Amino acid sequence: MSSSGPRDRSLIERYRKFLPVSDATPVITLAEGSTPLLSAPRLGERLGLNLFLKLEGLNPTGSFKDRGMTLAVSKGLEDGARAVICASTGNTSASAAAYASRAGIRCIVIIPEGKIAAGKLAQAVTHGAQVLSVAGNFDQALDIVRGIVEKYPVQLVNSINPYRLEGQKTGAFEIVDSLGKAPDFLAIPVGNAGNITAYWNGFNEYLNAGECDSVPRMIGFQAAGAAPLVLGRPVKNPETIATAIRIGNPARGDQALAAAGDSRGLIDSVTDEEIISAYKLVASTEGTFCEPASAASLAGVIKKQREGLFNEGDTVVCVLTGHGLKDPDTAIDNGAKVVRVDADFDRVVDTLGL
Ligand code: AN7
Repeated sequence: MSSSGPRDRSLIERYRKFLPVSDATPVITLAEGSTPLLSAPRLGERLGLNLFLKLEGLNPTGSFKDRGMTLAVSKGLEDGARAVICASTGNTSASAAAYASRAGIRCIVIIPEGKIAAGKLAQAVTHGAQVLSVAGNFDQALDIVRGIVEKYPVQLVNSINPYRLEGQKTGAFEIVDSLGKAPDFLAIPVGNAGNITAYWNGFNEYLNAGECDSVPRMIGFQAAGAAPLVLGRPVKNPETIATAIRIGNPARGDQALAAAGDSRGLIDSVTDEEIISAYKLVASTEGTFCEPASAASLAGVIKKQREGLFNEGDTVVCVLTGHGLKDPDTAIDNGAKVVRVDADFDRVVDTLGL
């Protein structure tokens, strides 16, 4: 049985031969994937790079999580799951809630209190998830969720679930399909470290299938206040304006470090100031509005360019993992001031200085 119509363009149908699905898998899709690989000529020229932005914010729920969630929920349903659960800094919960609603099953979401961007919370509650906020951080929420799935028949859809990575590796496929080759570098934000692991798997799978003849150097970036992989130890009280990656003990940290090591890449950190500066820069020079965590990838590229990592003209892809509309509060707090003026033609013209 397939719930996808001929025009749904599900990610599972597009990359079926690379995915662990069969004719018996019910395909739960929102027409995810096929996101643009946008060239960034103005920023690229400034940095001396052939720079591209992978716009994962254009997925159906506004983040890359949909690639993994279509697989995790479809396979969960195939295995008889009637409920899914996740801990989340926001985007996983929005995606899980949307796919669960599409599948007609229950969704439970555990979030850290007060640290979820408004748009993400709006999505989870509107899709009908049961949302609990705990007075703690993401790592504590994930520990509770791990305990629940051990005892109760609820399907875990955090990226510990291997199907999440299977779906998310298709981001790497699409980049190669668009460029006609692998880029020299893949820059990506790192939180729980699932996505960098998935991309690395995807590039290697495509290499082995003869779809490309090289793999990129993987460069991952954590926020400085939540950088356990850079510090080499868990961070008990992670803090960053990029709440999506406010994670102190990444579930797939070892795999992220292996991806960086095996690809001659690196994992580094960027400060909140660097994140916000890159966030505003990409919005004001390339018309691209991403959320703060996503801008960590570009902030990292800017930092590494300064430090001399790249050769002139290298092809670099920044994965912009989530849409800027997810976090309107950060945008408004950091954007240009809105000027109040009377509803009077002359006053408006005067104020504009025209
Ligand atoms: C926009 O939603 O962990 O390194 O619970 O939302 O695979 O964790 C989100 C993570 C990057 C980091 N960019 O990816 C969650 C969650 C955005 C994100 C990441 C997240 P991973």
